[in-house]
Amino acid sequence: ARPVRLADYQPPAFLIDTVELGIDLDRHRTRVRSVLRVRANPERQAPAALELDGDELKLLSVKLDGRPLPADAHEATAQKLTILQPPAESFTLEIETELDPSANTKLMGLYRSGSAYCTQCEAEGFRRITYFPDRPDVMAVYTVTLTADRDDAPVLLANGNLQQKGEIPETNRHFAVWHDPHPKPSYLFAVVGGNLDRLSDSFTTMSGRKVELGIYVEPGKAGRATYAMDALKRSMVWDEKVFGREYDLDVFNIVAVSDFNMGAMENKGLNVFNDKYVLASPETATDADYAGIESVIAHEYFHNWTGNRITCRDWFQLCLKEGLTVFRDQEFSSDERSRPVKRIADVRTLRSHQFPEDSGPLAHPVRPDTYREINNFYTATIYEKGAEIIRMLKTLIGADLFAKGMDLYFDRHDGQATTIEAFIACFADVSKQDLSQFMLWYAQAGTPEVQVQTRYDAEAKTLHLDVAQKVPATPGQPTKKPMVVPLAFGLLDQDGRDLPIRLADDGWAENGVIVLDQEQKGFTCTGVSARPVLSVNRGFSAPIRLIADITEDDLFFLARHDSDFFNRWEALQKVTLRELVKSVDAIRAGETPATDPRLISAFASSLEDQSLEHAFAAQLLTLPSEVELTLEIGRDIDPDAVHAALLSLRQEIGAGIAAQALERYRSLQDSGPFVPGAASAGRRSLRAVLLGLLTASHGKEAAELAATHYRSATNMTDRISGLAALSRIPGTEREEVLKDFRARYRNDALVMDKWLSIQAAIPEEDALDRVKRLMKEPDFSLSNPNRVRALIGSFAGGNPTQFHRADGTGYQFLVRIIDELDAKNPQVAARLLTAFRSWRTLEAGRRARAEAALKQLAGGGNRSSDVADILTRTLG
Ligand code: DPP
Ligand code: ZN
Repeated sequence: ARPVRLADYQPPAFLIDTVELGIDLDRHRTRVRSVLRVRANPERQAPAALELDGDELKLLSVKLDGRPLPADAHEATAQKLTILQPPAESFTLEIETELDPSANTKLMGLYRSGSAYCTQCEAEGFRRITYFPDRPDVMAVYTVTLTADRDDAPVLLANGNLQQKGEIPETNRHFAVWHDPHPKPSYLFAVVGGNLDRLSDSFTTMSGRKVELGIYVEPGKAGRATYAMDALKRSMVWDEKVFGREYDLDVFNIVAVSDFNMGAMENKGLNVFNDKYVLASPETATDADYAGIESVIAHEYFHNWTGNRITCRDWFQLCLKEGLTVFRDQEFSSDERSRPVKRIADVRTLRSHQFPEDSGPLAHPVRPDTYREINNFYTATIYEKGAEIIRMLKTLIGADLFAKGMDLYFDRHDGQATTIEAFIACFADVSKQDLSQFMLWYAQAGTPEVQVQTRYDAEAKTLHLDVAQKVPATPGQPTKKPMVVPLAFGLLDQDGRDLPIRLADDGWAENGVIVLDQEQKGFTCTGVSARPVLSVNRGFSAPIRLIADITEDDLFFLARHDSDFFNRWEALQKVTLRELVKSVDAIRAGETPATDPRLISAFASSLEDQSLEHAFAAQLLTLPSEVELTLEIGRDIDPDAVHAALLSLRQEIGAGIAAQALERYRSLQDSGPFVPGAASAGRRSLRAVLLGLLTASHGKEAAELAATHYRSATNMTDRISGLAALSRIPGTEREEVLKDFRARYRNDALVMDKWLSIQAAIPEEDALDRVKRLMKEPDFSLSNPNRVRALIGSFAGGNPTQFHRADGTGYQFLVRIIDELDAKNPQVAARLLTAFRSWRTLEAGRRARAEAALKQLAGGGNRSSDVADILTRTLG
């Protein structure tokens, strides 16, 4: 496919005011009749022809103003319908297509999931249903008439409000008419049909509109949707309270399906979800699942304003809705749970997913300026780094002006398909700041490296900060300009208290933020009577790699005393990473790593400090991930040494704090019924982290402790913590417990995904054989994205020593799977392929094997545009 370029954007030549769809659902022969009210766009000189997008479509008929179009007046292929000489005035186009939803394995457009019909149209799935100008700046009012066999699909849903429903006399069919009064782009279109149970509730908005809420699930599972419903109502309240945003239809429906490429989809008034983000019960879902449900339900609901009411002009602006909506769901979860713990979790996610992307061949700007396959841009960069940009904006202009800017955005652009420039202009207008340099965060890829050096002058009582930045080169962007980097900071006195900050030039820095907007800049704090300890990039105020000349002593001090809880955690992570890097070198040199005893004491005191929130203590006691350590080392990576260094440190800490950890572990035991709230989830997470440390030795006692944890569990969270700990300890105990788990849960696919993914991540020699064996389990299927991600995804992304086996068999395995999957579901195949994104940082032997595997995939057969795009860029 030819690349699409932002610079080539043109407004649509034709506009569609209304769309009337008649969809006759049938498992193999679904008929779609589309009546479009079309007119030339007054903003553009109408070109001669009207071109409508299609994808694998079969055209039955086309009429213009009621009359069949003669053959010489149009051209039709599966990919495009061209009306050669459309009338100058507005006209009606009527198009009939026929689809086979059962044959749709790409899960884009109209497809079958289980016994239901459902749709996924973002980004370009609507063109798989009917010919249409399938681009987000064409917004229309939709009316949809669905018909189906009563038995096959007793429930019929579409966007908007239900207008009418009834039986079709003398047939076994019935119908429903849905009307969505809000003009919307085609990617927000959705229909669902099937035999589904409904969980009902209602919500009254702040202006008194009563909204009927429904969550539709597979028959018998409505009881598992209660938490999702609760999260939905809390989201609705929160958006009114925090952003002043109210819901705008009479109904809000969510449907959970088991075959879904993504997490969920924000279709107007009819969200369609991967059932993983809806269904939960104490017996089947972990605390992490509950938190995931809460945030995804919120995310999709928040899209109603940031995405639907105001949408993207084109797909280059994807971060306009995604970065902003991720920011909103992060804030929601912070308010509902613990702010510092949420921040730490989000930064961990950013570092394990976005940072590696940003430092490898797939790096791209938050707003790309070119793409070949838009499906490949639903990335951590656009979502998570996009959210970080919004957070920095708020830090830079302050919370009040940020709120004003959001209000202005909602007022000014409601009902529009707009751009990042238009969004940022709202904040420039309310703050009267020039944000043009800030826009570089959208344009320049790569994680900025910020160096901070301090000089304390006892005589002058000043602390001088020398701050410098460098943005690394990324594909297509060899040189970079300096960015605007807001750095929240503080100075601690010897007792760990925050000193008042007075900057030589700027007077009081009340909010404690300095802004680096040049390559280098100096800041002088005055009135500092004794050498302070610097805490910088507090709360992770900028998504950067910070290189500060902070001594280990100071880091240990910060870990105990920083008033900024994020930086307390960060300080300990930082020392830990420094130690780990040394261990990796030692291991590669054939030596035994020697850990600084102060590190073990620091972990011990984190555990001792009873004043800390449990969930926060759990974060303190969690070591950096293999991905984070890999990133820290940067090049010539030996995944075995990385793994060994982490394991050895975990064992040392486990042994060093064993007695007190065991005592604490016992004291944290749950009593009473399971509640999914933050406080009790925090207690369980601390207990699980302690279990991990206590069992790191992998000895016989460890196996017993983990197995007991598993067997005595009364909820899925504890069950999984026990299983995860035991999975790292080879032996019969492990195999028995794995069998037990399978016997208990084999009828529950979502639970079995956990079983698959834990096994796929076992870092042992026979991991690949185990994965191959598990692929033969009756419930495993390459057609179901959740199964593929649980097994293959966890192997490729969560088992570094075995995926990156020195003999290359891990790579060979993955490319074989991708080759097979690409023909069925290119989106999922392309996503799996991103497991190679850091291949160039590997040591030479593995690098050569990875490259050979990638080239082999590139050379074989017909590649989808999704896989071809990732391949080209990964090898590029
Ligand atoms: N737009 C969806 C979401 O991020 C993804 N398809 O919510
Ligand atoms: Zn989203």
